[in-house]
Amino acid sequence: MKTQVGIVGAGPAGLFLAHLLGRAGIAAVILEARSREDVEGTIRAGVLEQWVVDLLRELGLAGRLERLADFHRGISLQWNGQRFHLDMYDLTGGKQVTVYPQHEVLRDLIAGLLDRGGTLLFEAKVEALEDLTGPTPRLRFRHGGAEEILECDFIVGADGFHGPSRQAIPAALRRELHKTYPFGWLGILTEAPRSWHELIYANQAGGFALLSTRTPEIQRLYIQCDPHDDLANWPDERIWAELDSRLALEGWTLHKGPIFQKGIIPLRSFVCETMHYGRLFLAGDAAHIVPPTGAKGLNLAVADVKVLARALIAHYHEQDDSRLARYDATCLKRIWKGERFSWYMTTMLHRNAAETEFERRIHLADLDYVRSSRAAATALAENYVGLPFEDDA
Ligand code: RFL
Ligand code: PHB
Repeated sequence: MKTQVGIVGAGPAGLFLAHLLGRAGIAAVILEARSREDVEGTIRAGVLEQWVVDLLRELGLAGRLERLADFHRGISLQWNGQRFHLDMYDLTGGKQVTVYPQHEVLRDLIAGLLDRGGTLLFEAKVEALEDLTGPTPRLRFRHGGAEEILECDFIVGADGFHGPSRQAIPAALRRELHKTYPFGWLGILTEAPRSWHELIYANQAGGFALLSTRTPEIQRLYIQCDPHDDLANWPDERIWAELDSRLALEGWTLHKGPIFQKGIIPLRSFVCETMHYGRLFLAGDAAHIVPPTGAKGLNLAVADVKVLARALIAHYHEQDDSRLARYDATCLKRIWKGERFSWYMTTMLHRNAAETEFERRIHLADLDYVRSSRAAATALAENYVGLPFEDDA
């Protein structure tokens, strides 16, 4: 098999890239290790930045989103017994918070790609990336019991944090930075009506809690927990008791229902600044991870491939490789701002036993600054709904 751009992974990064290239007449093949059902059924992110929604519209893929997504003016922040509405629509000149689950975005992107005749192989696991510094790099993959080879002009590693692409860059050349947090999130899905008109990020005595939504009938909630904790220690009654106490507000009730999905994820920050090696380019979680508190992971993944698609179009249509040469530097400017914002939201909103009382007071002052200053509120809002792109992207 041969193609122009071989993409490893059908997550948000790989799928958006295939669409952006396809619309410019550039051929791409996506190899995805998992089955279509698995990809379309995995519960992950919930919030889209405004420009990602606009991009889905531009690609003609927003039909289901218009019907199923929830559009909010802002978010609520809760601490010290008060709930504060941050009106992002007002603060950012009309940008909204769109709650539309990642697996629904993936369903739309996959259906759209297959409709257009795009090539996307499921259950096609890439086992080796070869000859990355030569003129024709290759992907060696296993599909339907046979070993196959895809020859490409370029390879894009959009295979998430655990995929093989980043490891294909020699360790000595990789510049990696990371931070782990001493807490995780326990996430649940529950069959219950909505309790509030927007997301609530709460920092209360017992720790962080987040109230989000999926549909009018299904709600998504998270609580801070020990990242190494066992789900067996979290029977439903304990989860509801913690959520009740962390989200409590006088005169307001949290609606409850059967919990049908539970999971614990660790929180970490990670950046591999070496996003390009020979003809391999990394995009999305393969190159960077953020803790989910800023709702940035999916959005940063799409931002990378927006830059990469523009650079590949310049290569094929304008004989200009300067954008490809600048790929890492262009992306890292936005990535580090996403890392900063996610770290800021995470440290401000979680309880960390390793911190001093002094640091706790700083976080409370930060929250009160956002409440009392339009400048501080605007800074939070413009990051949350999506920073503007610089000319280069
Ligand atoms: P993905 O989505 O991990 O996709 C990578 C794909 O590559 C495949 N793969 C391979 N394919 C072929 N051969 C191999 N050898 C392969 N190895 C791996 C995998 O099967 C997979 O399908 O990476 P991508 O595209 O970079 O997208 C990143 C996002 O998925 C991620 O950043 C977000 O989910 C993070 N995130 C959130 N992001 C947001 O923007 N807003 C949010 O509200 C938000 N909330 C969240 C989140 C992530 C969460 N979890 C579970 C980590 C909430 C949670 C709880
Ligand atoms: C979600 O709905 O899954 C969600 C929302 C906001 C976040 C993280 C996750 O910051």
